[in-house]
Amino acid sequence: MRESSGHRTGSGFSNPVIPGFHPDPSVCRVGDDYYLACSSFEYFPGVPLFHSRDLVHWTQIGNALDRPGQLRLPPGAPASGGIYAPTLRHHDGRFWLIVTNVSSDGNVLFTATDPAGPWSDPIRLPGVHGIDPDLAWDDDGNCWCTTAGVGQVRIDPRTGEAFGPSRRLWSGTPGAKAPEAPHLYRIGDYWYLLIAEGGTERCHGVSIARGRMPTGPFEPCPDNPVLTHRGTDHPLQNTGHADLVQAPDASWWMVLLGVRPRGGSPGWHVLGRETLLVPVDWVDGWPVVGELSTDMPAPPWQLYPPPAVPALDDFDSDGLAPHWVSLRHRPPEDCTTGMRPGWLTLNARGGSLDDTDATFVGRRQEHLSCRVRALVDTAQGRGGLAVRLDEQHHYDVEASPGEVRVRARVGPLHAVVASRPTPAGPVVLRIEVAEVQSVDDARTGPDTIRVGIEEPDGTFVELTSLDGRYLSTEVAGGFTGRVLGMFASMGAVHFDWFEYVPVER
Ligand code: 6LW
Repeated sequence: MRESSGHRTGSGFSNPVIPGFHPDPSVCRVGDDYYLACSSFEYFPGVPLFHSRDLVHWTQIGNALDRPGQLRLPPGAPASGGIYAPTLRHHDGRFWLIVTNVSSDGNVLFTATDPAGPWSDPIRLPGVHGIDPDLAWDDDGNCWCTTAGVGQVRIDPRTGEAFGPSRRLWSGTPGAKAPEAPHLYRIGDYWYLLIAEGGTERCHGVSIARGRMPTGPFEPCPDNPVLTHRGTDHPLQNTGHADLVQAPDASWWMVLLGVRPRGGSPGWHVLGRETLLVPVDWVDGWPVVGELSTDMPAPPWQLYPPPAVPALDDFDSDGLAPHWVSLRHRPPEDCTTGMRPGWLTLNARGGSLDDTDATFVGRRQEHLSCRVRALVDTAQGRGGLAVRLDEQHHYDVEASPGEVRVRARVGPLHAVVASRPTPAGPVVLRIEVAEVQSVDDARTGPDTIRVGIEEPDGTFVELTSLDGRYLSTEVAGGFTGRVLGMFASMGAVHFDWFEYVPVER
């Protein structure tokens, strides 16, 4: 089991608390335990689920959608399609998770008694339209499903039936685009409707309205947006898409997404949208969001000790840890630790990572500087390591018997940028990502990606160094972030181990 690197800094903690592409966080508390879910788009398994006792240190306990019947992603489902924006709630002794699958089933709901799984088969909601569905129950047991826009319909969450058409609740601040990510809460005497607006780019923000009934009418907060970093030089940007939770000591906290742009102008973010944490006070019945920084003061409770992030996966156990993701599906015959004990075997489906059906197993890049290595045996095929943003944006180091090649795919451009003969037998491939240290001119990119192999004595032989901006969201578009992983482009490719190490700079 892997733990996030939201860690102590002096007397406090650092943001992001869940680094790497973990957007659209939704959180709930049961007793002393917090649970959090994120969007997962075209990756399988979907909807990573985390547990924490302090809101700062999060351990991934599973993925809610880990069976093909729960997550239908057709082979052609586009990157940044698939699973959008969960809401995770605990009600009536069960966990409830509602998401939108924009590539097949629309809005779907799942339940579980243990958030680590198993989660139920999907309950479809054909009468609920719009992304970012939320669930809230009133005292009469009515379940209100509120979606981007912002609209609302009463549903039966056990059957998926919607009672009537959706009603418009609020359109957010006049002139602000994309009112979305609604979450509805009963807090004290009011029902609060929290939304994101301004779009999930640099203008993102969080606004709120309140009313006496879950169905409105809603009065906007006079201080909206209650959180935004638009137009600032804050190191955390695009902040929005929030959810609220109360701690056992009665303090309030907000989880939200944000990005860490690097380099010159316009700034490029490469890790996707990450999960952040910030305290919230209440003044005159409205939330006042605390100062959000990369280095936060400690919450009033005992923080967990810094977690150890396991660096190396040696594929000695059956199955894969929950942080490993594949593209759209993961047929067991194409990805197995059972074929060669102690090795992960990938069997090629598509020809390359340009194909939506590529055989790929990766993990999110969580640190601005990091190193990945893997020992690869390509005696029966061709494959290697990749830095992936989507099918049109990836850098690969691909081994085949006697040769290693580095390929770059950037939009319509494909190139073999380096190659080198290698001795027969397994080879260690290595990729080093280094955050830019100084912005020499306005065009300086966010990071460099050095790609190569290792000599038997461990010496790194760099084959090429590539500008990381081409694997950023500002270039590629979409809603995800980099994933670092292993692929097979022909035949069977065996991986003895894969190591991911953050690098301090
Ligand atoms: C999500 C929307 C958003 O559905 O981005 O940041 C979309 N907000 O609420 C995809 O994550």
